[in-house]
Amino acid sequence: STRTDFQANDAKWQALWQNQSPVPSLVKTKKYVLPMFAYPSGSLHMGHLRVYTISDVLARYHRMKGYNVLHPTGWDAFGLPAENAAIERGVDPGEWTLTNIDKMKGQLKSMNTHFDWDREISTCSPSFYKHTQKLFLILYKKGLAYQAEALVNYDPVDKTVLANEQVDNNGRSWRSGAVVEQRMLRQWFFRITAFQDALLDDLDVLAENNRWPDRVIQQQRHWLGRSKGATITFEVELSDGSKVPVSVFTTRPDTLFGVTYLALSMSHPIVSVLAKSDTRLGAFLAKKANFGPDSKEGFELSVRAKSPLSTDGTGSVQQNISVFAAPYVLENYGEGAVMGVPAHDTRDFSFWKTNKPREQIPIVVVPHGSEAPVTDAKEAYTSHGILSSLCGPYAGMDSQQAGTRIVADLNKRGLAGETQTWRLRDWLISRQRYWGTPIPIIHCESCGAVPVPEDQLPIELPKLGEDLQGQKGNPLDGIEPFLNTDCPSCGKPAKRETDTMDTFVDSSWYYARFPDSQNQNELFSTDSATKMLPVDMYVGGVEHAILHLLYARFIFKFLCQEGQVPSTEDILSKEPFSRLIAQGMVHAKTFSDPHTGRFLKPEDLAPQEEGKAPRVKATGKEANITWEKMSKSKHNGVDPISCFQKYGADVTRAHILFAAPLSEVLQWDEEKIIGVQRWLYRLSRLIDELITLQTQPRGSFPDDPRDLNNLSDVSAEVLLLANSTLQAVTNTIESNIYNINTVISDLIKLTNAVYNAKLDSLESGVASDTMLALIKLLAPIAPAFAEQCFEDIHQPRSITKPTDSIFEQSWPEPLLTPEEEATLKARKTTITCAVQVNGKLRFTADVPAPKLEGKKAVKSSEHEDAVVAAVLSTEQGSLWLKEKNTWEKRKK
Ligand code: ANZ
Ligand code: ZN
Repeated sequence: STRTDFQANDAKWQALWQNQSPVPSLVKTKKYVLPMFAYPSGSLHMGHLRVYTISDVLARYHRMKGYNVLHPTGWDAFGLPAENAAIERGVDPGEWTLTNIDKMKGQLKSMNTHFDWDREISTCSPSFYKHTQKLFLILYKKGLAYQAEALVNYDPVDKTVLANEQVDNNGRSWRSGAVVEQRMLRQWFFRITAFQDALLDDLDVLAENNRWPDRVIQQQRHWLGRSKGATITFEVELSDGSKVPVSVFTTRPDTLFGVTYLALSMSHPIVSVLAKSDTRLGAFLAKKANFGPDSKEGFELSVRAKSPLSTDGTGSVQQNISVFAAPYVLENYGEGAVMGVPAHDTRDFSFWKTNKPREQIPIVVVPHGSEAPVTDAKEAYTSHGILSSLCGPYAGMDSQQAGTRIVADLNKRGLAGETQTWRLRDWLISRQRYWGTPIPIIHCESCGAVPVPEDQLPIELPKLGEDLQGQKGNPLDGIEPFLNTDCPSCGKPAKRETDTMDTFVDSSWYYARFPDSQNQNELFSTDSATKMLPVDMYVGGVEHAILHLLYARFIFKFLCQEGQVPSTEDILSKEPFSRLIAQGMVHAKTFSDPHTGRFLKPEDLAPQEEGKAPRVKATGKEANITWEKMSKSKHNGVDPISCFQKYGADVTRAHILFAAPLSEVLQWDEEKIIGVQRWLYRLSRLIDELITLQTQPRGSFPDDPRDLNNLSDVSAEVLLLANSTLQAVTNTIESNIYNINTVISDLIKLTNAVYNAKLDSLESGVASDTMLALIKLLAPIAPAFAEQCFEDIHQPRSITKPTDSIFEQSWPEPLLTPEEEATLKARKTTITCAVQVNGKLRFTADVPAPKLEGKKAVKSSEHEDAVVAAVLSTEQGSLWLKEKNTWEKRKK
């Protein structure tokens, strides 16, 4: 048998699965299990391995449960690395990508996964991006794709525009790490803001029953960033005496009495006007790129502002308000202007301290624990409270009430209104790069932007005649045959759009394509969508998933609205991923020099002595060991393929699942793989024993494990454990997937219990039922190993055709009914007791089992008496302990 020659066994079954035609499902219920598709970088990494192992376990489990399982995958194949490879090494991006896909697909198969490869898609193939272009046109026709001049984030290294979400908190590009510049450019956008309410509200349903992890829900809420508040209008007097209104957005209208200054964004119209005649201001604005998002810098303008609060003498109203231009005020949030309340806002407080350190203007604390005004706060008081006596008609009201009243009163004079502000901006989807889906638009001098007629799709990427090596900017701009075309509307010469789409557009709809991946005419048929959407289980890492998930939710909702995806009242039918299973990262053991902190390469370490700490070769000092994200710079990468080669795919898979709860960081420790390997060896030995047992059935034992009355005690115990293990494993996969590591430990426990009980001391029915259940439970995790066990134990008895796959068998049903289980548990009334007489072991006797509390026996004098009585009643007992009365006497 190839069973424990894991690598050979993997290869055998991979070949057999290849030719296995899917079994028509008996249960009609569909189960769509999807791992986030990979970027074809060239090789699978450990993170991929974790995702694909989990999704494969789920797919195989549900297949055995009789569901109609869809388990496809594909390639997120557009994007910069391919283009950069082209620029750096002169290779064709398409060829580079296809070679990588080929290699990674082989690696995926080598990890014993079972995918619906006939549905494979690659976003860079014209048969796929034809439909991405179609999606663009549907959005365009609905007014949801538009072009606009916008101040955009420009990455000077990758030479392309980035979405806001692709710029980190330090103003750097998520990809290249370059400091992003602001440039005014004409760009394409998708109007995701039209769906912001649904995108936010429907999160509530995803949050129920842990359908989506909390963390992801919160991050989505944050991206959407709805805040409810008010717009309040101040009056600014310019130097020529003219008065202009300036509106601010605030979430705290109750703090209006505390306004100490106004701050305007660097591109606020008033700032722009003033800069024309103020060179110092102009110089300040020119430094804009140097200011980070937390900058406290400010430039006090030559104008003053007036509060909209009436000045009828009630309350203390600041009327000569300083106005600043300040980089901390976002240009495209709210009104691009802030009412500064140092007393109640931490940022305003430190801004004021930085810019007016000597100013004597008291900080007026408005809402506070009491009505008494506080005028010398040491820090901002950010909670709500009671408005102080300085607040005129609002004194004594609580924040909530006062805010509502202030806005209502100002509203009567047209100076305030309740508003909502969102952090979410429309999605900037155009990229000035070659390797992406071309935007299907033609620019005509007389007609403007004209959509490419559907029958001309796909607009294919032209082959790059000259190689890209060393090229800067968008190569499409220089390819004349691509660029020049005729206007579909008036027929005159026109130019093609050369921007391509953000790769997040590809992944915003790819999951909907799999159920109908060969469809040439539409993105997918509504029929396929009705049958297979939404995705039931979406498996992937959350690190990069926030944007992808938001965009996918948006596009799915749009497709629902268009009727392309039939949906019902049920919110879940309007969400693309009913469940999101988010796995943690894989970290690797990392060595560093204790003195320099430098990360060490494997060859920088001295050869490690058995059981000793690793040492730095050069100094002989013990190396520091930490667990870090795998990366080239830390020299800690582990190649999954080398693990398959060393241990086989099944062992590696089981190890991955066992090593950590699913959502937690997995510390990849190769030494621990051995334990898993040893477990499968032991299991294999049990299979050998089972086969022997089956060929020489032991007549004295009943074959039927359900003949419970004639079952030996060991058999009863094994059967009980097998039954409870089966239930625990099923329950974990069904409703506690994040603890899938416990499935492995449960299976190890059962294996050890059978091993310790000795298989040939069990009734053969119990032995075979237990072992069969065990390998079926193992099948989704270690598929090739389980297949081989299954084949081997069935040959001698030929219960089924030996070639039958274990995955065509159904998931094991409980081995015992609840009544049978109760009977067996109750039957365990005796235990074996070793009896010593005068310090020597003389004999053993069956005695009543003690009552159990958990796993502990409960001590009681009744039980003690019963044990003594049972011992004395045996033949040996009466022989050794004749003077039974002595015992009773001594007790009294
Ligand atoms: C006065 C105030 C007093 C504020 C107070 C807060 C606390 P969220 O909740 O994130 O929406 N703000 C308004 N527009 C801004 C812009 N363009 N750039 C930077 N900050 C801006 O934040 C809303 C608050 O952020 C607003 O409420 C405003 O400061 C500030 F005790 O107004 B608040
Ligand atoms: Zn035209």
